[in-house]
Amino acid sequence: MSTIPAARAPQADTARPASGARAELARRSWYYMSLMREVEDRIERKLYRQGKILGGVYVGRGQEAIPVGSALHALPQDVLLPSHRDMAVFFIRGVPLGRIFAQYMGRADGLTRGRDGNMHMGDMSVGVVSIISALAATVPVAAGVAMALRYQGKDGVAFSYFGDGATSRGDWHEGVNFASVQKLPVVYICNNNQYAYSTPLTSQMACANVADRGPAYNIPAEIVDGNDVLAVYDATGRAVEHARSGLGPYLLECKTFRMTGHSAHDAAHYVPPEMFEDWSKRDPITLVETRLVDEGWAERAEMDELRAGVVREVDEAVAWAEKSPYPDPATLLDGVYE
Ligand SMILES: Cc1ncc(C[n+]2csc(CCOP(=O)(O)OP(=O)(O)O)c2C)c(N)n1
Ligand SMILES: [Mg+2]
Repeated sequence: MSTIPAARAPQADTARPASGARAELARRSWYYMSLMREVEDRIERKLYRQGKILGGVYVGRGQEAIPVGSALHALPQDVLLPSHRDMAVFFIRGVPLGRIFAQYMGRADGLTRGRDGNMHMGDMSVGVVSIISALAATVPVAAGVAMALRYQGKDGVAFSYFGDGATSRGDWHEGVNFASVQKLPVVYICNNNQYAYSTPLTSQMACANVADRGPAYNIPAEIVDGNDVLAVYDATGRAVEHARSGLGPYLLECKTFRMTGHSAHDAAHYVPPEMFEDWSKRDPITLVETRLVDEGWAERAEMDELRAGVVREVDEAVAWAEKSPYPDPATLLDGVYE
């Protein structure tokens, strides 16, 4: 297969009258969130329904501000451990869109070379650790990553992503405790979307906030508006500065809502409909778009053009991935443990 370029992030445009660091950040955030929405819509609402993707499909609809606002802080030496609603982490690290579609369609050019037709993927060449299916198992791994970075004399930070439900698992507590005792450079990013599959928050933890778990491990914890990408960006900045300067881990609880069922095969009948209605008024992409226009950082017409560009980019990536072959059965045992 020919090589395919990484996501086309807009570059700083110094000719724009209203451009400044904040405007450029908002534009970049809008782009990555819109790309994640379009890629996941294509996966869940088209390719999956066409039978081109098999198995479970999980998306981060309405939660895009969390991976975007946080991962935009990552430096090349940092290592990210995304969870199943953090697709944008891959784009921000430069993984080509075509490879993501090839992954989901089980093709040889997918990140797992056709071994997994799902989101259990990573790419250590760009510092992204593969998603681990067992909830919270990634949290002790993040501590190990941070310890390795320190041992190697790098000033990298581990970005550890998980949901609210994961924080009730034993591995979560063990991993966070160890990282705190060792003062490891880990930033914990919790997507609190108020459900763990069909279990609402109140049936799964006795404290009001995930952030309330921070003091037990003597680490700073912040509650963040998880639908405001600039708020997530600012909070992550504080967390990364803390971790990188040797002060140890930092916990961010990003409050948001899962605007879908748990997965493509779950209609979420157990969620009160008014919750969807209320949260639809706080769509993170619409919020930043309104901000862009209100601040004079972008024109409406320009946003429409940019959106069309995102759709074109995704069309090209899907077409590229559909040309990728299925893996050669003779390679079945390559890359696995004996
Ligand atoms: C140890 C373990 N138990 C159960 C599951 C099945 N499972 C996958 S995701 C999920 C819900 C996770 O909830 P949360 O951590 O809040 O993340 P969310 O899906 O809401 O983003 C469950 C129960 C699993 N993957 N691992
Ligand atoms: Mg959850």
